[in-house]
Amino acid sequence: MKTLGKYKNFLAIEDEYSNLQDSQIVIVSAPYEHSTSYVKGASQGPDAILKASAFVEFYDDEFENELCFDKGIASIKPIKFKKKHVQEALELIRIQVDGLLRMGKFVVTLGGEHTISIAPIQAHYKYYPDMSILHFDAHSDLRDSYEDSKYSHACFMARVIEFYPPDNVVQVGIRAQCIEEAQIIKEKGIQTFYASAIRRNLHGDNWQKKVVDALSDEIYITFDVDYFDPSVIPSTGTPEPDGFLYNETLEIFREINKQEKRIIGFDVVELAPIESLHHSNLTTARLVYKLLNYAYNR
Ligand SMILES: [Mn+2]
Repeated sequence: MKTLGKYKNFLAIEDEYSNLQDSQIVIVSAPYEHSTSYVKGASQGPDAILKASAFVEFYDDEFENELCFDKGIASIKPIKFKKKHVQEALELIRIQVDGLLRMGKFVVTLGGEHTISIAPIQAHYKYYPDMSILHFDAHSDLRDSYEDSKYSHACFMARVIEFYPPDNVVQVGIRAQCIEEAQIIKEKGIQTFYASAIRRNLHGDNWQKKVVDALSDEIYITFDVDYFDPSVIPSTGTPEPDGFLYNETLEIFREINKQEKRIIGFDVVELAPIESLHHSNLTTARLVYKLLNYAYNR
């Protein structure tokens, strides 16, 4: 596995802090896109996040440290998919993430459309059999198939619950789904925090605590950026109104640490960059670094 150099890697840091051997954290880029249904561009996501990350500050005032220099963050060269079939593409990603987990690394996977998350979830589940999945999204992605594909981004969670226990999945921010998805959630016992229920205060004032209460001690996060309100992240294939703000989301991660639970890995997907709306890219890059800060500053 070759790494990206100083001017291309996450946070644009020197080799001393970004070589694979010495870095505890590794960024995997999976720019895969085959099924986007509305607006395309998710294959540009990893590159946009890496480019924007050069403008993210190393220092975090909440934790008063520079995590990147304490732990090291290596960025692997983006996986090349060429015209690979979706299952072959997923296998390429899974093998890379598995190899890094075997080396004891903390792995962050950047997409790409949400389909790619199947691979890092499979890889992490092998090493962390008790992990919960914390799924941020406007969509529940539980359709059995969509536009003739079982591996559409709209079906990603339906594929995950074929090998992973559905009652250990916690979804947050859902606000667009079909009736069959709503039924699957009820039948399979998926713990879904709908946006409308949060806004109607059905989970109480501290809904973030209720989300974390539902999780086991080890947490894998799969983060579709369309979970955010389109005013926060407009650059995504299927933006939906009535989403979430950045600061209220951080409260979930603070609550994870308060409850002494642990983030063991994550992926961030579905950023589809729009040139004049570059704040989406920077916000996503900051989210990645902030999540790493919560994972390590416990
Ligand atoms: Mn989505």
